[in-house]
Amino acid sequence: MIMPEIQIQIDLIKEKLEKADTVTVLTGAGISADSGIPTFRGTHGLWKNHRAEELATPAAFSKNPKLVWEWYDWRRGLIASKEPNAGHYMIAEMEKPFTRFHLITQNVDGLHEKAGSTNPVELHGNIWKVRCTGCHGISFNFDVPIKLLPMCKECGGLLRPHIVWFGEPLDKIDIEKSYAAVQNSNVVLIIGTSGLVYPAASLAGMARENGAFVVEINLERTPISEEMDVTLIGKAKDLLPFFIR
Ligand code: BV8
Ligand code: ZN
Repeated sequence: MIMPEIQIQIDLIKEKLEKADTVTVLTGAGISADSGIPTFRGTHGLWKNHRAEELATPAAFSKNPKLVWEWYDWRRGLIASKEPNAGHYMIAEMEKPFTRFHLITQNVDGLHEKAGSTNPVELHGNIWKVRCTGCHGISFNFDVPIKLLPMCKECGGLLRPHIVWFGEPLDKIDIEKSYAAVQNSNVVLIIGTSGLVYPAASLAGMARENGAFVVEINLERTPISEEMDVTLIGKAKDLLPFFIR
């Protein structure tokens, strides 16, 4: 049973999507929560008793690469056992009806592609990719568990997760693609993110400044809620089916 005020919001969003030819979706850990993957800052927001901010840093890796790799190996093992949920599949479906559709994700779990999304911008990297600290070569590695410490076959250098850590710059091309997407969209959906991590959190305001109708889908209001046209409270997997033609 949908509350009347939620139904009004859903109808308004559907109306905007009907008229849209360019749509951008930005996702955070909340879209994977319904797949059983812990979020970063929610009540269960711990990763094996560690907070992302303390281990997802270059300093932590240079100080103790084994600890950081053990933590990522644990996360890779957890993610490998999970499947995309209805929210991921709905977003993959959304690619069809619009002239232009962009998916930008802060998630590193690879579940959007597993659900059929064709070209997500993975702003914070991908937990299934490794990068050599010597020759900077990037490759996929799906070993679970991964043999620690992993070394580059080309140059013997130490491999690291190809993930953007705190204090590291995001990939320039990914940032440019994301800015262009939100600056040229009629509708932007911000799904399952606490809106705390920059520069990803600045995309909502940028979209609004450029005339997009901006919708947040979350279990609760967030620090970027006041930048939204509509904040729809609920689970992504329950709400997204309303917007699929
Ligand atoms: C950089 C990889 C500069 C690690 C991650 C201003 C400008 C620029 C930088 C900064 C700035 N202010 C502060 C900074 C520094 C920092 C930052 O933002 N810090 C924060 C904590 C204040 N930013 C950086 O360091 C970035 N780098 O800017 O570099 C620079 C430039 C040049 C040269 C040198 C440096 C790098 C940021 C990337 C960090 N890496 N991840 C890993 O995963 O191992 S960030 C990490 O947080 C994850 O990637 C995650 O995706 C991201 C955001 O978290 P969320 O996805 O939002 O997850 P969260 O748990 O917080 O929230 C989940 C939400 O879902 C909740 O709201 C919940 O209610 C909701 N939810 C739950 N279930 C559901 C749901 N919603 C719907 N349905 C459900 N079922
Ligand atoms: Zn190498």
